Amino acid sequence: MTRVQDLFGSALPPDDPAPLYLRLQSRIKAAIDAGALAPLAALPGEREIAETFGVSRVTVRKALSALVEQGLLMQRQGSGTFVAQPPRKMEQPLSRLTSFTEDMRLRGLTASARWLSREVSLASPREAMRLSLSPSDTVARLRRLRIADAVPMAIECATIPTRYLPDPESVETSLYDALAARGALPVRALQRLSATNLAAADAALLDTHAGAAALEIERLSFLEGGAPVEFTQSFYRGDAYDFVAELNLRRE
Ligand code: 16G
Repeated sequence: MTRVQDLFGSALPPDDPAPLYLRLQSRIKAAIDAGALAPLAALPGEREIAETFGVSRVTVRKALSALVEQGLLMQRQGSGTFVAQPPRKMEQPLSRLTSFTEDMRLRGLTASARWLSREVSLASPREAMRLSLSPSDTVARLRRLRIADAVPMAIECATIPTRYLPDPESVETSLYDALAARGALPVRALQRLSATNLAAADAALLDTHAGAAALEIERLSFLEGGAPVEFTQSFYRGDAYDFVAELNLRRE
C-alpha cells in the first residue's frame, strides 16, 4: 500500500456522482480530522496523489487549494503542502478588564508585539468624538500585531490622548503598563464585538487567508473619574479566540 492509500484510502468509487476534486478533498479532510496527518505534517506530492487515484494533477491542485482556502492546509512555495497549525483556542471572559499581556500571562503564554506604526497626530473627528477631545487635541496612535508565543493573534490600533501618553515610544510590550506608570490605567471599558472578514493585508499579518473570519472589537476605556483614556480597534483571528460572558438572573 502506498503512503497516499494509507492516508486517504483506496480508489475513489466510480459510481459516485460528486466531482472528483470534492471527493478527493473530503478524503484529505477526513485524514486531517482523524489525526492521521498531524499539524505541520507534509502531504504527499501532487503527482503521487494524482497517480494513486488516477486523477489529473489539476484535480489534485483544485482539491488542495480549496482546503488552503478553508485554512486546513498551507502551501509553501517550492516546499509543498502542509497541514495548518490551528492556534490554541483561548477563552476570554468578557467581564474583566485586562490587557493582552496579562491575558496571555494567565494562560502561560508570552505576549509580544510587532510594531506596525506609532505616531502623534491631531485627533481625527471620529477619535475626537469617542475620546471627548477637541479637534486641536493630539493623540498617540499605536498600531501593533499582537503575538502569543509565536502565533499572531490580533491586530490592534490604539488611540490615546497625548495628555495620558505623550510619547508612544515609551510603550514597550504593554500599553497598559505604560499607562499604569503614568497613573492613567483604565478601570472600566465598553466593548463592542462584531463579526468580519479579513482584508488581504490584515490576513497576511495574521498568517491566514484573505476573507478569513475575524472578530472586530472596539474598546473604549475610562479612568476612575470617568474620562475616556483609550479607544482601540482590534481584529482578532476568529479561530483563536472565544469570548465568554457570565450572565446573572437579576432579582429585584
Ligand atoms: C487588549 C485590549 C486593548 C488594549 C490591550 C492592552 C481587547 C479586545 N483589547 O488587547 O484594548 O489596548 O489589551 O494590552 O481586549 P497591552 O497592555 O498588552 O499592550
